Amino acid sequence: MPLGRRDLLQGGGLAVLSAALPRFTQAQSVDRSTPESPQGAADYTIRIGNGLVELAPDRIISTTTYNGQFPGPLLRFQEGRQVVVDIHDDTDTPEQLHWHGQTVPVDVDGASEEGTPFIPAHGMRRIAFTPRPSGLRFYHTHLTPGADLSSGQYGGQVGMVYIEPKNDPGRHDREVFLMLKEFQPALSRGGDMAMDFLAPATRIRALEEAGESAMRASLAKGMPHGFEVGYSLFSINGRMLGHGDLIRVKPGERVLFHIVNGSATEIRSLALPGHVFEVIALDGNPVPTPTRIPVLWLGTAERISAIVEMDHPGVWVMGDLADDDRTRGLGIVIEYAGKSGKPGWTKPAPFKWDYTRFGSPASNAQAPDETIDMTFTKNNAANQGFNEWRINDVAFSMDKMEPMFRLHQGKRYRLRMRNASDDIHPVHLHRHSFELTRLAGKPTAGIIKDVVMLGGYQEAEVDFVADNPGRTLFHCHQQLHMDFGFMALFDYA
Ligand SMILES: [Cu+2]
Repeated sequence: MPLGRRDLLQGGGLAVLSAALPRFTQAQSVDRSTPESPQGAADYTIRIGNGLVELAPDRIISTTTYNGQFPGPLLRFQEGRQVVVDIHDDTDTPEQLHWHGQTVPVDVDGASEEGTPFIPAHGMRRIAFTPRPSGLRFYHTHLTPGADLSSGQYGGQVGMVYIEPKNDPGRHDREVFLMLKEFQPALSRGGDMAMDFLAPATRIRALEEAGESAMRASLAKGMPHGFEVGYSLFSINGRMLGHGDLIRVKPGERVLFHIVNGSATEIRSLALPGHVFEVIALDGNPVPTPTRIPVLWLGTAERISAIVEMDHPGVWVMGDLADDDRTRGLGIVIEYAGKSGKPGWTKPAPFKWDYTRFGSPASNAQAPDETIDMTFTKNNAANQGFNEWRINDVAFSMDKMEPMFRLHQGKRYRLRMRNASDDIHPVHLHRHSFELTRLAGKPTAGIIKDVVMLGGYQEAEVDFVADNPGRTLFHCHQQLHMDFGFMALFDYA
């Protein structure tokens, strides 16, 4: 809920202040399940607690944050150098902090489904791990908010991680980190998200028929469309367009943008009028074929690292293509030295997002040892008005967390994913990275990611090597999908 300054002074201000006071004497709740926990001071301390996010002077949100700020602090790690992190939970709710995109053990990963211990309410956990792989990662809460839109990743628990590579080619003049995030969520019936931006657009007839007939049957029974989530406030780096710091640039400068989609549910686009993005990494991993393109698209939890050569002097809005979202905050102003005035925006020409343009020839792809088939289905409005999601006809249940798939260490697996719904699913695998090998019928190789958008009624294939033993969570990163069934566990035999 947004608070004006007035409300803040009169109302919740005191409560917020006291929640922000440091807490001591938590020794009784320190987690001691990690026997190798080093002694002494931690390298990093993260406190989960109440905080205020000033999106704009008259738009102040009270929500759960990391260290009282949004986004959480940018954590810069060195690839391969162990870090000790103390995570304090100053809230009344046990928490999970997930190290998204890192190859860490179950004990550290931050997913209770895998068995990571909770950070106790008003307690703390000390974890130690070796950051890897290098590149742009992030951290976020991994609770299951379900219908409670004040909880989990709908709030402010998102921060960036940058793992410095051992060798950095450094072809840029400077780095700018951008966190894309919405606030003030509300339930709606039916969404308005862009669905037609993925290429190739090839759909599988059988999936479409199955999905459409299930939907027709549900509506014929008088069911409404399942709930979706919409937002009224949008931000980059916690500020609405026009209220954040300007990005001041000089002609000829090469700026490396590290962009994270920190949304709980939304797919985002980004353009900078008159400029192109040279995409050099996806989900933090260098791509085989860096490519210059005019528009970026990011599913929930996806990251893009792209260099922009500043060669079009002026004052510009870098923002989302959706007018509603951009005008309600999803943008940031780029100002060239010596230029001033109202920032300009021009909608770019239609542009399709095709992962394979960043890949290498598909002939480079390695054959898998085994293929795992997965079909994703939607059961319209079946769970208290929410769509229920199933993987191979099973909706994940927190009560019965049985692994669905067994892995053998060292083997290479191919996930052949089939989407029998019209929604786009940004699917994510924990504690492993995967290689894209086929998207909507188009083969590719060499693109390493941990989230990939699977289009409506499309197929995709990704390969991964089982090289990090322990329970491993696979799920759609769209919070509503994940919370209402779209998860499965792998375990090592
Ligand atoms: Cu999904």
